[in-house]
Amino acid sequence: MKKNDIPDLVKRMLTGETLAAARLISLAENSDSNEEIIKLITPHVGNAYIIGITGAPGVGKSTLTDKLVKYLRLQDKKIGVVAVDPTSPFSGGAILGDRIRLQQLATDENVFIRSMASRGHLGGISSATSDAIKILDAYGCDYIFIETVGVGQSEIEVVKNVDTTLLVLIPGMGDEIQAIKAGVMEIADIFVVNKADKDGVERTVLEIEMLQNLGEHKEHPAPICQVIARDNEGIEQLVSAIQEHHEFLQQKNMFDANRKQRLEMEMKQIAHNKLLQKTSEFLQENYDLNQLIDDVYNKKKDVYSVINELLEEIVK
Ligand SMILES: Nc1nc2c(ncn2[C@@H]2O[C@H](COP(=O)(O)OP(=O)(O)OP(=O)(O)O)[C@@H](O)[C@H]2O)c(=O)[nH]1
Ligand SMILES: [Mg+2]
Repeated sequence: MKKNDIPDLVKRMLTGETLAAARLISLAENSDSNEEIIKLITPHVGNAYIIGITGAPGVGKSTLTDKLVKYLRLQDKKIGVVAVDPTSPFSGGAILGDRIRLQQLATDENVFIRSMASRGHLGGISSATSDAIKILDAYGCDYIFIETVGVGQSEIEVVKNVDTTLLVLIPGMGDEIQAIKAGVMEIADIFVVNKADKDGVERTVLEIEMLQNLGEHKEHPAPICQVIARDNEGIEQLVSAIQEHHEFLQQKNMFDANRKQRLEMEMKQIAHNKLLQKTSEFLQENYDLNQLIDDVYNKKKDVYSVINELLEEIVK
């Protein structure tokens, strides 16, 4: 048997073989075999509930994930965790940190943990995460957690792949709350104020409430959960808040609608990437790019005419 025989790996993964799932995620991440993988697993996806955990560096996202996973394991759920690491694949520092913190879970065969570098993906980290989510879903995970540091746009893109987004904050973040409010506050389905053992919790909660009052009034304002992840406090309430959000989405017929909306974005993104690739290939094969540039530079043609002609050729 070939090592990278994808249909065989998919079969083995569907029977619950962890190594096959791991191999498939690596293949999807590092080669264009993701298309074949996704094709084969698509009939088996759609059962996992996907939770995004985002927030500034060090607010306790991994500690929180660890506690949430342990709580759900008591209910015998199968869990996948994807930690998207913003550091360069060469430093590896934070990846190692996450591995150590989540080490205890690593011996549990019903918990699958994976770190993924946020750089170096052809189609972007968002599509790489999306593929990993699908694989873990087909693998049979009931819950999939995506941990991402909420700093850059691409990390925010990642949480667009999820059903419920937790935005983790900590006491004493006043200025930071102000700074992140643009663009980031809206993505929160649940605010988690972690490190509630520290001073200033009430103030942080108040600041979040104030921002919620400033923004557009949502029918279902995101609840604010106070937790001490380190000490396993407030985890049960947080799980309840996640379940309530799930129920709310279903009641409002938003659960499927949101997933379809994400699918639309994903399809557009893939089409965009493929068109871009096809266009540059076409250009390489059929045109003398330097000649085209010279033509425009020497004012024989204008840029729009050149590109429109090119596009007409491609459409043919
Ligand atoms: N005081 C206190 N410390 C906590 C709590 N939860 C986590 N920590 C500590 O905060 C530090 C950072 O925790 P992590 O879970 O690694 O935070 P993170 O957000 O995953 O960090 P990055 O992945 O590096 O962005 C660790 O030293 C934790 O022990 C808490 O509830 N209270
Ligand atoms: Mg972490």
